[in-house]
Amino acid sequence: MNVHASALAEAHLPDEQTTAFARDALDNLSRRPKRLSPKYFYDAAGSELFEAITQLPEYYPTRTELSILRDRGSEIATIIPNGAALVEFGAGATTKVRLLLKNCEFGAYVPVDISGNFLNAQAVALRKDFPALDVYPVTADFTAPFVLPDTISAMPKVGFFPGSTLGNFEPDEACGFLRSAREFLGEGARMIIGVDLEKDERVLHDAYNDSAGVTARFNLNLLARINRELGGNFDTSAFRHRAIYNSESRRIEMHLISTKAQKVRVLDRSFSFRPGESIHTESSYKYNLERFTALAYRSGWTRRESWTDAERMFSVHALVAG
Ligand code: AVI
Repeated sequence: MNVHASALAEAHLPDEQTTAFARDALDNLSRRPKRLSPKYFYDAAGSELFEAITQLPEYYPTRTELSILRDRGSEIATIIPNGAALVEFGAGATTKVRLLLKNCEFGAYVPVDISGNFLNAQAVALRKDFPALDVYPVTADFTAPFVLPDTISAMPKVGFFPGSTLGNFEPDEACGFLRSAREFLGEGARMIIGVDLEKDERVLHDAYNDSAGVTARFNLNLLARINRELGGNFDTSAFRHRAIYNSESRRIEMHLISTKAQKVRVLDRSFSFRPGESIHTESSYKYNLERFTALAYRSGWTRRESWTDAERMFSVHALVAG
């Protein structure tokens, strides 16, 4: 056992997911500028904080996307082939998918998420409310290759990727994800995808700097998670949340800023921070219709239909393969 492996064993979680987290965290904290991947925000504490974010008055995306799915449900249903299998990438709370299930005749629902326990609990509740629907949860990281259940192999496939999670990918990663989803879902596939839109910078700023400080706690939980799972010793009170809109890149950037010169240990490695030094934890890209259409096209999809709310805050699109 090398030093790294023994430190990980001491942290009590030497499973596959923790090993990947350890590898990514050590690698990303060694970069200049330092960074951490937003996919690690979502442990149990982080998922709870994210749920709280979605209820904040300043955080418009969730309620706006829900209103579009609710108001346009019957139009969305017209582009869904009857008996299709709905594959949700990164399934969280079921509120959004329920709106699709209510309006469309799906043959099966396949939620895919890394958090198996949560996924299975949600599947039980859905089976109760939609007894005719076959639900096949798949525990997997949807950004890596995974296998769909054999039982849905003959059904047409519809991908569902709500919440503007696409915005958390760098543009080339977004293109890579859409392209592999297109290949994975096969000929004749459809995709229903939620995408956040460019807008007044003040509105964007407030959505990621809420007055109750929930987004700050969500961001700082990443350091607390490293302490819990990787035996880190971050002093979370010595970092502060910073979210800014980068208008050139058209993205919100979240950072954790070191408030002083300090050294932090993670597993067997030590990292030095200068006062004011940042860890870039998340980018949240905002699109307009033209740039999203071009991205979809480059990735093998044609935009069939788009829906927005009256203030054009958020968009939902129906894509067709090819
Ligand atoms: C999940 N994702 C689309 C959220 C976003 O808006 O980029 C994550 C988030 N970060 C801070 N607040 C919400």
